[in-house]
Amino acid sequence: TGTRRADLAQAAELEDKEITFRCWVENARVQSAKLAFLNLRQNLNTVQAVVAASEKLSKQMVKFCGSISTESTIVVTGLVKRVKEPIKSASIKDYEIHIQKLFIESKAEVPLPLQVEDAERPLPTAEEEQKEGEGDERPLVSLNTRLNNRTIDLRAKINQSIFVIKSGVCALFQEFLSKKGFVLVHTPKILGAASEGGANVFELKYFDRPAYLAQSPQFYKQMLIASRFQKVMEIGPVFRAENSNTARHLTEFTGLDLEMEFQENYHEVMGVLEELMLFIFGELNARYKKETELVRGVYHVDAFKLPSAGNVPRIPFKEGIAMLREAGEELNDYDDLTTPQEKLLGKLVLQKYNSDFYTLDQFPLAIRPAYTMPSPADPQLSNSYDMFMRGQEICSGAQRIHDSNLLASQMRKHDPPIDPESAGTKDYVDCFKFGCPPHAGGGFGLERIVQFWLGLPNIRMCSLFPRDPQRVVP
Ligand code: ATP
Ligand code: AMO
Repeated sequence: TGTRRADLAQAAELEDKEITFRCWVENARVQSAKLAFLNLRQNLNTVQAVVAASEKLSKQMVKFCGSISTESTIVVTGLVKRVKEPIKSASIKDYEIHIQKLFIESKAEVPLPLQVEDAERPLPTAEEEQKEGEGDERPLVSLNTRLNNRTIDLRAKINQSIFVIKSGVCALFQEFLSKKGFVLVHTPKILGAASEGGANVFELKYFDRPAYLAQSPQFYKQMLIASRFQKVMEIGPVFRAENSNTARHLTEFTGLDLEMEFQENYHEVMGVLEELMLFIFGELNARYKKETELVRGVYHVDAFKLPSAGNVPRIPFKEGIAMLREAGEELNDYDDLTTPQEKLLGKLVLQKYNSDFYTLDQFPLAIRPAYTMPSPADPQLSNSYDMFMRGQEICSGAQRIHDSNLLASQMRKHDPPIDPESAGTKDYVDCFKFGCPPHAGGGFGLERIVQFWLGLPNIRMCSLFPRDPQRVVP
């Protein structure tokens, strides 16, 4: 009879028992006419298995088992035996399986287009990729090859860990905000107008008219505040037709959005965003330590420097500019920062405040979306903010204009101008005519949070099947 669907993690309790389980073949080798060894994987565990010819087991069976191709899935029945010497090549070191029966469920073709053990290794740098094939060392496999064979690539422990962490960030986002009274909402992704105003929008044919894929839930999360939902959050897809071939842009990513009514000042909302992120980071350290260390280890990434509760550096944009000027950058007070300048500022903030996480507040109005509330103190500035991890943007947010006349006039003045009367935009602008409290919010890029938490070189590693200007398959 024996135990079916046995869990190898419980090997110690199964000693001398007959067990049956499904697993993946990591490798199989024929040692002699009478003996073959297999390395088998079940979840994150690996175990060694032995097939020895006997009265009950033919030499043919030994040869058959020792020749099974890597990555095939099989069902094995065997005895769990304690070994004298620990087994180096398996994660289960003190036990091995003496195979009695073996059935191939799914045979993997040979050769594999990608070896899982290669997917465990770091990506090559651009320089290393150029030199691929030179020298004696086994070359690192390019991101393209890995993404082209993503179902095999994702089997690597490093990738399993990345997506366990990504799932954790979503769960923690919801856990924290639910406790604060946020309602999880689902807003439409097929829209009648571009939600961020810009040109980076995918147009689609919606029966006989044009429609657009949502660039953010912006209009709808604000319309829900006008609908008397005081606090809303959303986790959903975001589409951007940006031809940005960088290590941190995707054409489809996952937005973590929130919007809330505030009492006195938009800094209340910034406080929620900062507390939220400190909760997520703290719990990632507590609940996903093993996965985090495994991934960072492959890339030799430093631990993420966290500020203490209530001490997230909150730097006025002007002060950020001053810090950059002091470091030799030529910048005007109301200029947007380039990516290298953002990274440099990240280093300066780390030196000064010992934190890899910080907020820039009071951005110039001209470089923000039309719905952003101008600053009462300086009309060239705005009540808006970005958050950064390791010197790269992970979140944008702002107090919003909740007066429809002001919103319409800001839209007309915006570069490029937006017509507040146009289809899709008019409903949004008009919703503020019938009462809406002051509110603010923000949007995070989920893949960026994961990328910079782990210190990974490319955002594509944090998307299961990434979409970019060059890639829409697999
Ligand atoms: P946000 O949309 O809030 O600004 P973001 O981080 O996506 O967030 P972008 O405006 O898309 O910011 O780009 C920010 C910076 O990224 C730009 O100032 C530019 O320096 C850099 N960047 C964007 N696209 C490219 C590209 N194709 N090549 C090199 N750099 C780019
Ligand atoms: P923004 O356009 O800055 O703001 O987007 C919010 C956050 O989304 C992430 N992000 C991206 N991630 C991957 N690939 C991209 N192409 C990409 N573009 C942006 C970034 C960014 O900080 N409506 C506002 C948010 C708000 O004000 O609430 C918005 O969409 O991490």
